[in-house]
Parts: sequence; structure tokens; C-alpha cells
Amino acid sequence: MMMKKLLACIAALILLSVPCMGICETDHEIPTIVTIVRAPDQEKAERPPCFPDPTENYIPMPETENYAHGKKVVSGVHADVYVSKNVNDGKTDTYWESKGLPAEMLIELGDTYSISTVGVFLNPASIWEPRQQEIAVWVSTDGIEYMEVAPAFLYQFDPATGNRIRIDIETVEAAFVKVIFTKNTATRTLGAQAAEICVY
Ligand SMILES: [Ca+2]
Repeated sequence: MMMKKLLACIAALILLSVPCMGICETDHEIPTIVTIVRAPDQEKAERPPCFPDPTENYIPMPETENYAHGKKVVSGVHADVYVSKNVNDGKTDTYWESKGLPAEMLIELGDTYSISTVGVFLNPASIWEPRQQEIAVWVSTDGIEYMEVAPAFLYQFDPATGNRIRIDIETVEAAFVKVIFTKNTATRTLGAQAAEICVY
């Protein structure tokens, strides 16, 4: 028993002496073979140059307040589940679709504003084929007397440019904006379609 303990102690001493036997000792610095690079925090979606950002080709809209957002809207009969309130909820993946044409979308701004642009948006996803919609804009300050500020015109919607159109008008006071649709060349509907109507 004593012999076993003695042998165990000798073995332990040998192992402990290994670092002192020159194995780990060195008189020169071991070269670093791993370079540690701290990655910067990602603050936005990155897009490789071979995938250009499609939004760069979108028709620009004013950066001023959209007076239509979330305001009361009134329209006629809608198709399926595509109700009026979808037209100004701030999302282009929800939309209003009328049941037939012509169709009107009235937006009550809740106050009188000086407006100069109306934007009409569809979903920009490419599954939404290019189409044309004939649209006119009328405005009112009292909700009774309306004035035409943009005559009916056949506007081109195309996902390549954001599936949106911009109607610039002479600056006018308006508390009520009526957007009138009279034609839609889309193949899968007989009604007007708008994911968002914005008033600037
Ligand atoms: Ca919407």
C-alpha cells in the first residue's frame, strides 16, 4: 500500500514538473494565427449590389403629413372583404375594392387643410399586374359643394414604379376629398381598387 502511494506521488511530481521541463517554455512569442474582427452592429437591411433596391424606382410622394390617414371614409358597396377603411389604414397590403364602376371614395379630413397632392396606391408586389385606372378628384370645404380639381384621367399603375400614381393639383382648401373611379383595366375585377389613398 505504501509503495502504491509512493508511486502515485512520484507520478504526480513528474506531471507537475512537465511545465518546467521546457515544453511550454519559450523565449519567442507564438505567432497569432487567428485575427479577431469585431463585426459592426447591423442597423438596417443590407442589399447586395446585384440586387438593386426596387423602391428607388417608386414614384416619390411628398414627405409632408398625409391628412387622409385614419380619417373617416365613405364609399358605396364593396367587393368581398375589401372594405372602405382599408383605403387609409397606412398599409398597402390591405385594400378597398368597389363592387362595380363608377365608384367613389369620400375621405373626410376632419378639418380644412391646404392640399396639393393626392396619391393612390396599390399593393407594390409584382403579383399585382400593371393596370390603368381612370380617376378624378373633387374637393369640398363643407361637404355639400364640390369642385373638380383633377379631371378624369387614365393613370398607369405598375409594380415597377411602386404601383402608385401621384396627382398634383393646384393648392386648394379642402375638408372633404372625393376620389372618383370610372375605369379599371385589371383583368380580375370589375371595380375600383386602392390599397391607400393619401392626401398631402
Ligand atoms: Ca390599406
